[in-house]
Amino acid sequence: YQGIETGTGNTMYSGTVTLGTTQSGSTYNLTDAARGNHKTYNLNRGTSGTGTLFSGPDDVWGNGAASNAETAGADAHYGAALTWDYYKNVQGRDGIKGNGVGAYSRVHYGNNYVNAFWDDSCFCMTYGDGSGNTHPLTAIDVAGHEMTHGVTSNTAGLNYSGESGGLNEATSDIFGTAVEFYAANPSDVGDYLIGEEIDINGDGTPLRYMDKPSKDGASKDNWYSGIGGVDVHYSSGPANHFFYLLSEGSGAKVVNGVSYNSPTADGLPVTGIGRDKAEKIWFRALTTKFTSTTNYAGARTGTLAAAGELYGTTSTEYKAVQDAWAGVAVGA
Ligand code: ASN
Ligand code: ZN
Ligand code: CA
Repeated sequence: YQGIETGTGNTMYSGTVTLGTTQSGSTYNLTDAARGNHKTYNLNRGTSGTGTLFSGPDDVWGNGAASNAETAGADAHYGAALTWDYYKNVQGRDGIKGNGVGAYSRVHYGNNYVNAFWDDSCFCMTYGDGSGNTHPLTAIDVAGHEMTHGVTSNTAGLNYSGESGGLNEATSDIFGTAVEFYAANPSDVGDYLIGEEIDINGDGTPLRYMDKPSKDGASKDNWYSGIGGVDVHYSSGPANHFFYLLSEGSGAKVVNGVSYNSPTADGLPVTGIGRDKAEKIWFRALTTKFTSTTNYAGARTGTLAAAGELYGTTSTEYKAVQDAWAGVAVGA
């Protein structure tokens, strides 16, 4: 017997979830036939190759604890499925390349490895187990972030340095966040924080904050000449901040129980248009306006063009894009 199944994942970050699996004879494996045959592999602390495909005699994966090797596999497989579903159902994109072909995930990379990454050459993403091998980097927003690097590579191709590098990073934070909101299961209430579940700083704080990026101590809130010289994970700040302002508006706000307070560079208020429209504008700009060398000025022009096409140049949405860019010091 060979068939498409739905297994049960007992994840670390998302509770009990349904996973797309495949049955082959009496063995089940983490191959998601409904999503381009996306597979999830166990590197078992290795750092090369694919390791072994997660497989076993039953269709239950992990027990919610990091000590069970399947748990990180369940989280990664779920994050990949949600990201697939988000791009397909919300943005109308069929997989990372838009051709229905799945990627694959590798978990348990190295020992105490505190990072996750996308690699264009294998068309795959990889997750470490975090400090002490106790909190794998397999949270939803991280999975969405990494897979979005694949989408960016296959669309705008934003060069990973200078201002385009910051826009590349911000694109991953924007859609990683979009996927987290899309998940909307009780364990994955969406927020505008990146990596809040993986305890990367060891004190419960997230890796990045979209409402006020400088809260991480390194990211920039606003554009300035010379921002292209800082690390792409910090020059992403103004674009993350733009996305927050465009979605939710400036000032104090509580979303899903999390408090935000977003300033603007010019002191003028911005009225948000909601996350769904902000995502549509960024996606359209990414896929039809941005190129490998787009900088912040170009991102402004591209998102305005996208907003004009989607909502008209006299629309509230178009004006909000203008105001949100002014709010991060990207002017006309
Ligand atoms: N996790 C990091 C990222 O996706 C890895 C890197 O620095 N490229 O941005
Ligand atoms: Zn990244
Ligand atoms: Ca988050």
